[in-house]
Amino acid sequence: MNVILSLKNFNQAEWIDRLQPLLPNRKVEGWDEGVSEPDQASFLLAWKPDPAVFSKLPNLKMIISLGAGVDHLMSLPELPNLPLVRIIDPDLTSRMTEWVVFQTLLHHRQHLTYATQQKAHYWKQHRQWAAKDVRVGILGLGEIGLGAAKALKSLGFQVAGWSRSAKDTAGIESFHGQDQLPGFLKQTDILINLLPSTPATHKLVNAKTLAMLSQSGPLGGPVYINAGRGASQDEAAIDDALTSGLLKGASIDVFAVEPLPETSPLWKHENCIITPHVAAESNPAAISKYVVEQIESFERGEAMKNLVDLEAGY
Ligand code: NDP
Ligand code: OXD
Repeated sequence: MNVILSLKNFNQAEWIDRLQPLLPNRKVEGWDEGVSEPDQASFLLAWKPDPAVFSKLPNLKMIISLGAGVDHLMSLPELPNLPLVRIIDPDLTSRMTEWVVFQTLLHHRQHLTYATQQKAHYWKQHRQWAAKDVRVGILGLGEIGLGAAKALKSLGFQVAGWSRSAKDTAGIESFHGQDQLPGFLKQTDILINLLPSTPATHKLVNAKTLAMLSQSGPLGGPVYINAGRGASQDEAAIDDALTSGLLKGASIDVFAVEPLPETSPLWKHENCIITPHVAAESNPAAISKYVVEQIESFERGEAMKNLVDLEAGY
């Protein structure tokens, strides 16, 4: 019945401090510090866990990904066939929405141009179009994609989304499946990638799909924004598209290899904003209660919420 954390690049001490008082009858322990009773470990809270954890904790009953994404687990051959749940939380969704809206507005309001002008002490006004004239297309209309879609819609942008299954959300045009991808891309001025990393999304944003984006929008060329996962983009194709002008600009938070290697050509593009996978953190103050509810609900034998579909990989 104990809870073990195996976390990389997380403030593990803060998670333990938050969780232990909420779970007074269990031990909440960090894997790296040593587990006192391996046979009693039922729940694993994981972010890029040590793969050895699975063979050393033989009685695990459930795994909770402390992020929305589960590719850090799905890629492990050692992953046991146990219920796997992930984070769906308004705090996480709203942090992601902030990043997506901020990046969209930076490109829409021509901020890179004005920042360059400021460095040169150069005063020049450029024509500004309205949000209603810009077509935003969101790859992945799940929890986070839908949150971002609604926020962008409320600012006046035309918003469409692409997902595996069809959606019916007022004011947001839905495209789904491979067959509808070209039609979706052709009517997109700002492409926002919020897809999970799965075999089916691998390098989905590539030279061919980028070439399908609309070249007739008010920004003077399409813009690419990604806070989903780096594995779903072909970074060489993005570099080429930024070099050739096929892409007007980009904002990217996630990369195939993180940290983004110093040798990546993406660093050099002045019209490509790079952030180091910070679009949204899983915040222990906001999310601990959710984790405790998941554990307690599992032990009451209730149907689990936010279970990962192990076959689809997200
Ligand atoms: P969801 O599972 O709720 O949504 C995923 C969406 O992608 C769904 O709409 C799904 O379609 C769609 N999708 C998946 N596979 C395909 C496919 N092959 N073709 C078309 N559509 C597909 O995930 P979340 O919205 O909660 O999170 C999305 C991702 O955001 C996470 O997986 C994670 O990688 C990333 N993330 C990044 C963070 C950061 O800091 N940069 C922080 C948090 C999350 P359908 O609806 O039909 O199932
Ligand atoms: C997540 C992330 O998946 O932070 O939650 O990337």
